[in-house]
Amino acid sequence: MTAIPPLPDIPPLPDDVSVTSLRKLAERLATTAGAYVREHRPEHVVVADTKSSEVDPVTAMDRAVEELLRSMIAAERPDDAILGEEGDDVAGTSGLTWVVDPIDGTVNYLYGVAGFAVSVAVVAGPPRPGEWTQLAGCVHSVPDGRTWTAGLGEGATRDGVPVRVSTPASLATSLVGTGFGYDARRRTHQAQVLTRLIGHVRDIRRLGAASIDLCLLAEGALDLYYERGLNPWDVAAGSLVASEAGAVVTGLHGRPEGIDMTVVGGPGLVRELVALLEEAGADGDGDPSDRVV
Ligand code: LIP
Repeated sequence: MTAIPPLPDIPPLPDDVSVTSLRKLAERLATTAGAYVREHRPEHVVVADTKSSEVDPVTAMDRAVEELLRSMIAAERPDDAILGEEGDDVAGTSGLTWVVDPIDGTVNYLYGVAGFAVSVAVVAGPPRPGEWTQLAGCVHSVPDGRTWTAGLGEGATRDGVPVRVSTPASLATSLVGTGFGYDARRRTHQAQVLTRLIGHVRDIRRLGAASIDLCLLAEGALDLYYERGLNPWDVAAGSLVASEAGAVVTGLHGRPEGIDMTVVGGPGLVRELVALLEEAGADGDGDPSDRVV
């Protein structure tokens, strides 16, 4: 008989919400914002500004969509906090924080390449991976409308159909997703880490949006995923979809996932991938003093 997984520890919620109602709201927010992106894409998307480097763009659409999300959240959940990629943090009094990425995969959006999503999640506690309790989330793929949602203890779905992680026979037959940072030195080291890894796996996919990578892993379209440098808004919804689909989400050296490293996959193979990444110094940027051990 299949063992019944332990029920998740759901923290006390405000009286007017449940995981299910938060999940429905996250989906409505993400799909409404996604429709706005589709309907208002300019003929020529231009870079409005850059952030951490000259290749870390922000577009007018990033800003407009985050403003739309913030206004909808303020209307629906005025006492909740908001943490977004493009704007100032908004404090709250409810203990809940909405963690939003208006366009995850901004470079793909800028170039007109498929692979960008609106990511909306709501967490309890500190809005930081490894410290938060993710309650509900939605990743809405803008180009094709695929919509993944998850609620704590409720499982995960794509377009309403339950999804489950893959169970590959070995690391050598696993398809692994990853990504690279906006800093050239970090990217160079990430490429060096990749050369240490690629002979041990089936192949690599670099799709350009962590939230979609995580949802593809949740439905078995990727077997494993790792990336260094992800922000809370990149992973808040997608890592809940993945974990509710049976994935383990972790960091290296016994640490929880975080900006140093996020490793995700079925329970059987994550440990093997973690060991290879630790050996390759994947949670550093190539300078021995960077390594987190
Ligand atoms: C992106 C991440 C992706 C990473 C990109 C970029 P953004 O987020 O989702 O995994 O590889 O470099 O950071 O900047 O498009 O919101």
